[in-house]
Amino acid sequence: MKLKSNIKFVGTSGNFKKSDLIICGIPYDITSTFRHGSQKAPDSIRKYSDSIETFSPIQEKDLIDYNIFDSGNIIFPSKIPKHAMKKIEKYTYDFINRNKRILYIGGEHLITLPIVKKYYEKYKDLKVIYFDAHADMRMHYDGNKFSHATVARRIVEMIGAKNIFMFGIRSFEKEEYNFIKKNKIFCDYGHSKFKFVIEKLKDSHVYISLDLDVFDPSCFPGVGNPEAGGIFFNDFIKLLPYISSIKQNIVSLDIVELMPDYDLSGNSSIFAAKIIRELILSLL
Ligand SMILES: [Mn+2]
Repeated sequence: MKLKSNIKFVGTSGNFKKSDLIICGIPYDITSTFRHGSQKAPDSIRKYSDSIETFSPIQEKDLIDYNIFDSGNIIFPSKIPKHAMKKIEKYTYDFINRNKRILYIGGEHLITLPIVKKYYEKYKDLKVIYFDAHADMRMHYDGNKFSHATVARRIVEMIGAKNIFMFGIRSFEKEEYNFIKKNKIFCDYGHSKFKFVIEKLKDSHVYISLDLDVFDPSCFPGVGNPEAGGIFFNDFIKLLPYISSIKQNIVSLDIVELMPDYDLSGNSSIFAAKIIRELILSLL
């Protein structure tokens, strides 16, 4: 396993073997179209995580009371999507074999596809909770089958239309919109049906993918494709008890699409770090 990063997420320590949860950075951003920069996200989040406390007053838990291991970043000698996805699959497979739960930090949203592929090979009942501003349901994008804008479509082809649950989606191309309607894919404009969905997933293995552009650009401007009308930090925090209620079922999760350079104040990176702290603690 070759991973690399000189900075670690606040409150992480210990070693791989003893860890309750592992952080893995996936600094890959090639297929983004409008603008780039999410390859800088894992280390930016780590750096800015130093400004937050390890203790969560919301959950009354502290990161330092658990063994959380920050494994660094996957290195991509070849940026070609096909090669990069194989590499991500290899690491995911290894983590699964070692029985470890991972919080993957992207990178662009395409990284979710090889990860979900490996979990689906292991857990045939896998359900995916997908937070995003955009539907990501295009058949092709710019001639590419594999792109940040086609991820959800490829996931649906793999796990089936009834096994994905989308929240915060407020931007569609007409064909994506019709595809979602026609296939009766669960797609919530906000998050009002989150509790209802979680109750349905009590007996399944669940993977969570969080595209940070689900948040409103007024509180989270550091993304490639900002989309007005999103959720806020306090909205997301209210979902944590539900996530926690099925924590045994959650196989792993990812956080993608932060572009630190589009928010030079650092606020978006700090916001992402706080979301990560809360998500990790909700699973432990
Ligand atoms: Mn996305």
